[in-house]
Amino acid sequence: QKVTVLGLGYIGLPTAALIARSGCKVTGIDVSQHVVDTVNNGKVHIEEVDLDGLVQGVVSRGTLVASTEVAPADTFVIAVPTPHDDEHRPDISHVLSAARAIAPKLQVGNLVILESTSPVGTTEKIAALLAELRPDLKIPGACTGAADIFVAYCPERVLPGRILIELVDNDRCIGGITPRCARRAMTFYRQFVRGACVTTSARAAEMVKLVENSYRDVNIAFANELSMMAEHMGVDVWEVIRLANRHPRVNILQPGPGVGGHCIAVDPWFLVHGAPDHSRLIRTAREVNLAKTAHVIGAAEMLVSQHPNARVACLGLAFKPNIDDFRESPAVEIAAALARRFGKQIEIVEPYARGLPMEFAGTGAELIDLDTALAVCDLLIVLVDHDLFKSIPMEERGDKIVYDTRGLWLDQPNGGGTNRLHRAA
Ligand code: SAJ
Repeated sequence: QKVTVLGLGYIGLPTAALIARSGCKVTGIDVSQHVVDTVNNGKVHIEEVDLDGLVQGVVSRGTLVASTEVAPADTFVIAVPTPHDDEHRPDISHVLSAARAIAPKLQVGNLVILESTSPVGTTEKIAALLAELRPDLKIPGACTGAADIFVAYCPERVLPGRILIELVDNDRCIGGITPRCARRAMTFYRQFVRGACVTTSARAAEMVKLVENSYRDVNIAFANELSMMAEHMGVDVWEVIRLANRHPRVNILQPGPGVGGHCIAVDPWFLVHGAPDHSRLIRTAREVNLAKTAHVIGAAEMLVSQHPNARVACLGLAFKPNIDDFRESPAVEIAAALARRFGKQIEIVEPYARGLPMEFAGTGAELIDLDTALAVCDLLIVLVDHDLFKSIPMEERGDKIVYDTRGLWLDQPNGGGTNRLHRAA
């Protein structure tokens, strides 16, 4: 069986490699010649646990080949980005370009699957576009009787750092333009998925993906709102959450400096734009999480300006612990805002970075290692709960002023007059 995966990014490349390992002949398509060359050399351009070995294996066996040109295949999997504009409106142009590239190659019996996170109705738009470009084929949703091809939506729900495990073990929700399309796509996924494959409509599957990430965003917003309230009321939010979570039906998430990454902070907007008059809670949750980042910037700026002679270390830039992904990270936004205002007074500690991101250009802030920071800095601002930071013993930080946005060191004594700020997320 021949499979073409369009988009060799964080989802597309691992997916292409796994399908290749299951015995299919896979062509991975990317618009970037650099990405194509890297993969054809058996290398990877993204960091993901165990991905390098897998790609090297399937490329050397010849079951995965990368190209910039789409060729005929049995199944086409679209895994291209769906970014959003400044008003958070979803941009599905890459998805539609992928469909345009597939259209001339389509043959009777082919399966087209969209995996990119997409606004509800996108799979139907793909089917309509294919129907327009290929009037010689009977396209599902646009024809009566049995269609010539199959079109389905199957969202990706893997967690960065666990992608290869979760691609195989997670349940898959498979939405067809018609029930026949869903069944056909299920047969495809069963080749390499161990989790349950559940079928539904394309629209429902699109909404499922957006709902999952919105659910998490709303719950994190609840924790972040509590943290700002608790700070205002002089209460330790971590203690409140720990105690409330002893209730058998309460499970509050952890506050932090805001929500980062390219999924949870983005996907809720796709729902909000799909139903603007019916999405008050989801929109407000997004606003609360954005406001939390602004709140931390304000509080940290005040703390630093109260200590003009202190050397300040911002601990962490990643959008979540123990990864090297700095995209849409609130930690970057906060540390860069401090660096822009206070310049050389600010040092950055990020064990997963090789250099500082461009947000820090011209600020004078420098990347230093943790031991140096602990030796020379008087004020610590915790932005990421990396294991490395968790393990810093009290003797090495007890005499410092600490603003801990992650609740990392609940044993931290009050220091330097920052009673209100220390531990306050
Ligand atoms: N965060 C908190 N408090 C918490 C949990 C998370 O502030 O209690 C923050 C993190 O620090 C981070 C952000 O939320 O900045 C997002 O991290 P995450 O670990 O919750 O999620 P992602 O973005 O790495 O992956 C999510 C996952 N979705 C869900 O858990 C519902 C993943 O399964 C999806 O596949 C992925 O989005 C995606 O690609 O959509």
